[in-house]
Amino acid sequence: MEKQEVKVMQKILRANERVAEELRDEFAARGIFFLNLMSSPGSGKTTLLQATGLESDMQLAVIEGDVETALDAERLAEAGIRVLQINTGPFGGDCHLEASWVRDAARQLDLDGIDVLCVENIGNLICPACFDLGTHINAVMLSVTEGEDKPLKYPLAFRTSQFCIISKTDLLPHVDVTIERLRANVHSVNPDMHIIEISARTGEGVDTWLDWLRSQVAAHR
Ligand SMILES: Nc1nc2c(ncn2[C@@H]2O[C@H](COP(=O)(O)OP(=O)(O)O)[C@@H](O)[C@H]2O)c(=O)[nH]1
Ligand SMILES: [Mg+2]
Repeated sequence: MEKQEVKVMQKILRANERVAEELRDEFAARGIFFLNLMSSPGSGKTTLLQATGLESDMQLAVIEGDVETALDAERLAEAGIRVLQINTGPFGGDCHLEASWVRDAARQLDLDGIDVLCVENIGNLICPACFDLGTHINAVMLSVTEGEDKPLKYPLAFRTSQFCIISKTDLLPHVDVTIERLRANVHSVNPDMHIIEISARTGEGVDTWLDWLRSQVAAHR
């Protein structure tokens, strides 16, 4: 019984990997930078994407993953971002997105003139890290209110990402967290991680994020 379950999981993961590779090649050929943004719920993913839509000259499209509601998609659409919402609730409430769902969503989006296609993954640090979506870069966001230990407790999300955004730095005076310790914990599970710090509230660090995004757009054009 247990053996059979493992086989099914491997089959799902292998099928996912095939679609992921197709997507990675497709968006590379189209000159679109394809990004996967993962984090715990509430760390500030949608807020940063809203700011990106409002403050940058880059053309952004987002595939939005949530169990229920189109609340985030509505926020992003208001910021002028082309967005398609995936809800997993009607299909069992999965806590991650798979490459085939992302492919189907991308087919429904007008990607003409788009510089960045971003997946805002379903909020948690566990399941999304197990499914390659074919993105060129995985980014993980970690807000200072989550505590210093989360990279140690949920290492896979940090091991499978190349870019880490420490968010809500305006709240540092109110929590027992230091940026140095957070950075050290991220680097202890992934020594190569590129880390930036932002506060969407004060705007501090948002330029650094936009510069990084622009450099990725140029590299993938
Ligand atoms: N203080 C502070 N709050 C923030 C910041 N970024 C986002 N928030 C708030 O955090 C909450 C969750 O943000 P949201 O973008 O929905 O997180 P998501 O679930 O990761 O998409 C909202 O109430 C935001 O206003 C920030 O930089 N500083
Ligand atoms: Mg969100």
